[in-house]
Amino acid sequence: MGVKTVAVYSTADKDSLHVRFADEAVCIGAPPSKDSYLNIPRIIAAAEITNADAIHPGYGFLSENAEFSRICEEYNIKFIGASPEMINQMGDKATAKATMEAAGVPTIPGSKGLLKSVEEGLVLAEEIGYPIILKATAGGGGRGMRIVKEPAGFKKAWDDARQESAAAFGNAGLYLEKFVEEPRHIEIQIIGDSTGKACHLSERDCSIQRRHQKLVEETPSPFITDELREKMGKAAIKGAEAISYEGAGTIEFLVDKNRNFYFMEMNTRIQVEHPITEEVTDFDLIKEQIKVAAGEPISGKNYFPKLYAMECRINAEDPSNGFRPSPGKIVNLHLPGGKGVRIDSHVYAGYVIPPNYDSMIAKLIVSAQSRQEVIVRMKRALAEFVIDGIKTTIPFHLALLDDPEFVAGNFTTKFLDTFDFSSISQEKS
Ligand code: MV4
Repeated sequence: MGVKTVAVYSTADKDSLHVRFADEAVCIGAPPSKDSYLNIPRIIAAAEITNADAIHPGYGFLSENAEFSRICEEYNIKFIGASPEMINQMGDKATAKATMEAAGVPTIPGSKGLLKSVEEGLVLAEEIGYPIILKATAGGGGRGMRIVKEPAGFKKAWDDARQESAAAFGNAGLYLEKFVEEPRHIEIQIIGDSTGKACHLSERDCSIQRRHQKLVEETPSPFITDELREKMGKAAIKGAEAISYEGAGTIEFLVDKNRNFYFMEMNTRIQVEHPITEEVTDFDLIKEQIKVAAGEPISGKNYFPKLYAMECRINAEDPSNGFRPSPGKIVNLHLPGGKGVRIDSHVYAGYVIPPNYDSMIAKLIVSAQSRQEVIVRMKRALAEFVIDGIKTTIPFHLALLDDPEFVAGNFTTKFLDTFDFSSISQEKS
């Protein structure tokens, strides 16, 4: 697009590639996030001294922070993300659910908004039928969530969930839902413009997660039929247009074994796994985010997968040791390449992975004409990927891609609960 860039960085990231490759770079502080990447005054100051027109917040840190979005507005810097009101509305999960339900998007049977008391919860759970799940309205990522299998366990689950959400989010509010057994996590990518029009870019299957951390994502989902894709896409657009959503966003759904789908949450940011959608639709999501932020309208059509794509998250973690972080120096690096192989990364040979932040060091994204070919190409790329000096999730991915059930597309969010991680070795064949 020819747009000049300014990178901000903490002292821990002074040797990161985004710093080298940006047109300008501004150090905003010390390694602890609160002193740098979460420090709003310092980021605004960096934008002001470099005369930046806009801030792209990426997918962590302040990307869904209503206060930051508001302050950008106040300082006349375009925040390439959601408005403060939208972040607040979708960030409160009970409000988000009520909003989507009112818009006609299917939701999981449960409480109308927050539960007022344990007694109200017990009566409702009896009506809906066990198992049920209690969820923190301020939650996400599984925190402040409790599954309740029978009335006897309700009171303790209620107390524990309230306690946990009060401590983690400063908000003890809970809502209740029927518990969906062995669901798939399917999300629909959407983008809306300033006229209130939205389009969808089909789904990503994110069911392969461990402790609410996604490890592999793919599109199209092996579980989703053309008919269901059409229906879920329409529902996602209905939800996005009901709130006049502007920018890129994701509507997360749970899909049960009978292929019923239910709204779960909305993410008001670009996500880690967005490249697989780019590879199968030929739609540059970041470019379109910037265009929408500049006031341009979207084309209005929807995008369906023309290829198959999968992303393996390469983390500096030891999969045979509980995915324990493995920071340190990358002493040797070889990146695979060739047709249908994309790597998004900030690392290079000699780079020292700091212990301060997320352990994801690369995304390996493979695309091909069929899911089978994606798997073969991904195994080849993983085998050629050399990262010496640290432990990585590469051996886990190789083991997963040899699992007959995964290869057959038979998996739910429970898949990794029973996966054997013990025999995974960093030594390759
Ligand atoms: C659920 C559920 C089953 N039934 N809600 C997990 C994180 C949060 N975003 C919502 N989550 C779930 N909500 C009902 N009514 C199961 C999960 C869940 C899950 C969802 C997606 C991906 C992985 C998961 C792992 C465990 C539980």
